[in-house]
Amino acid sequence: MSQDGALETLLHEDRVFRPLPQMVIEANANPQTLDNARRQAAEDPLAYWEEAAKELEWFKKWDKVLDESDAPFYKWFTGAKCNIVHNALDRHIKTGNKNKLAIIWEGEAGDSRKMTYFELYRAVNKFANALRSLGVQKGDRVMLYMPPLPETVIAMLATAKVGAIHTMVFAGFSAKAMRDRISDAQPKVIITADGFYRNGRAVHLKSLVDESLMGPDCDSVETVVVVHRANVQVEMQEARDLWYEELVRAESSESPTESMDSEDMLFLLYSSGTTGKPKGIVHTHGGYQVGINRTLNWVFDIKPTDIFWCTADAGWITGHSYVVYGPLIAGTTTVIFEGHPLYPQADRVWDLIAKYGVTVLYTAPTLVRMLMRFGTQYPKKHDLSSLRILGSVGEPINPEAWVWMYKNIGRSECPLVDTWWQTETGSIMISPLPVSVLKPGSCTKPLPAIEADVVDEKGNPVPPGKGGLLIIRKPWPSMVRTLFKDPERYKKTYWEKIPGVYLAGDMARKDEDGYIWIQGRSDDVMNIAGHRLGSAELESALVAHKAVAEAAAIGIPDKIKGEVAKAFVTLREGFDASDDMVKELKIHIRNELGPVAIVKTIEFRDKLPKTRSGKIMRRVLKAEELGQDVGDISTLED
Ligand code: 6R9
Repeated sequence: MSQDGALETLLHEDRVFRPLPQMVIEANANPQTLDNARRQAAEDPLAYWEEAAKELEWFKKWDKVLDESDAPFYKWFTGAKCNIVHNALDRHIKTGNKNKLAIIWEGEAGDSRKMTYFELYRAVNKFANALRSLGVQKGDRVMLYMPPLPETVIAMLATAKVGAIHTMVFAGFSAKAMRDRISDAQPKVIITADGFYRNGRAVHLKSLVDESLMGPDCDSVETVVVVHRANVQVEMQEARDLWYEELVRAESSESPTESMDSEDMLFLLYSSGTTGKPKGIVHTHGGYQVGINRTLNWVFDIKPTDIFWCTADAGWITGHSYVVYGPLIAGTTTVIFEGHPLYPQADRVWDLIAKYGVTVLYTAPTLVRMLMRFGTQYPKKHDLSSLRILGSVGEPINPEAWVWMYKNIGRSECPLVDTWWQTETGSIMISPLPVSVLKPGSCTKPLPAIEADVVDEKGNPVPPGKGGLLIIRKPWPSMVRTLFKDPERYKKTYWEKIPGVYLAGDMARKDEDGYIWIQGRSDDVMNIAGHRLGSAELESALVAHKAVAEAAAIGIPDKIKGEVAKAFVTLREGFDASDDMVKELKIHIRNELGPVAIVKTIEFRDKLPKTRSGKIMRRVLKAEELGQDVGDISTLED
């Protein structure tokens, strides 16, 4: 989205929405709790986090809450022993949650599976034993290339249970993207499915794993475990490939949970950065669980009777934190849907809410805008009265979409919490609680102990109303620990541009009330339908095509997806700029990066604007495209 454009629409937004009195009376954290927590955290943030950590079970208590001796490589709850799976699963078996539904899953065709905590516990134990039998040990990487299935949750938990590290690759990524991640993460095992259903079709997955394993640097992979789902033809390679169902059949349904150091790695999740190489974001067992537990209980006000539906795919951080670990730690029921939200028609989301009595719906602006197009005819056909809280994440939500959702889905009663956070932050950072005063389009204020601010390039706070860089001044437990195999890049990207503070990479402004309005990324990262895609990734995919000499990619505003990519391409000698070439390049991009990389237009140019040092000036292309002032072009080549 254009930052200026965003600023303009948002500046005119002055509507305010207040919670119903009943919400405030019953809330896990009411305005008083929040005020007290803010005050306490301002004086002693570590005491605040220590209290939050005490809501969970630890095998051994920490010696120290925060170890800053090697900053910015902060360590949390050092000396403690724990395992996130103990809190997400094991401990529920001894409580009233034992026979409660952990997962409600629905396939695209309408088939459904439900699992209690006890059933999930047993399934995880069986698979944990199977992983051990495959030689998976503490610290090994296990890659998941999985559609939304209960087995996806089982595989994540089983991996963590044995002390291994899961790294999930979104099923919409290409074989090539997976290969890059395999060569970086060096997993011992890959877990996948034969395929899954999306938009009425069976999508193949296993064949993409086969393709990616043909590349170099993939020797680490000893076993590929395949879950039956779509009955599509797969080739099983002997000695390497095993069916999940056969593998777990004879395993015992008890399995010990590995005792981990608080700072042991839990997962690795790749996210787009400003270079072509995705960043391997590292999260750990101890601090991560503290962040998601607190935010789920406060921001989504989880109650024993809730049915929680976060529409994200488990392959993204939102899925890790708020489809899998958060809801399970909270002991609530998490809803997982396999298919496309408009399949077979545009009321699928409303149908699911009504069918399962969903009480909390956490979704993305791009989906809201997509559903809005169909008006209110579909939601009106379904009983949505179970809903009590709505949430948004992934990109700025435009006030129109916010108000539409609030009125037509939330009956002007359900608070819509706009939650800002990132793969790097692990859990929600800036967000209202359901009891807060809401302004559509603003994620309101930082949660307690999160010292977020808007500053200029030197790190000085900017006055209200003025745009600047979003930073966080103090570390927090669920923060990224480092970038896998690249600690230097971690320091440089987040902690050195403005020394000593965490630089989020977003532009924002604060209003007179201290409310924060996110304007979009400040770097060359696009946000397409809530998914991050680096300009550099798209460009390197393009130049990998034989016809392309140079490429520049920018994000341009889109009514539904927030942003889509436009690519400017110069061709090599002997290739013609034609419609066929556009088609060919679009297919090429899809093969390289997968369907997440949505390139709307490809424009051919004789040359691209560059600085004298040879850097492509995407900013100039973007300004031209949007009919804006191109700004300072003194460094332009000619
Ligand atoms: C959780 C997640 C992070 C980037 C972030 C920002 C954008 C996320 C937002 C938001 C405005 C919100 N973003 N939530 N922008 N309002 N409520 O999305 O993680 O995939 O790492 O993306 O998404 O630009 O920097 P991730």
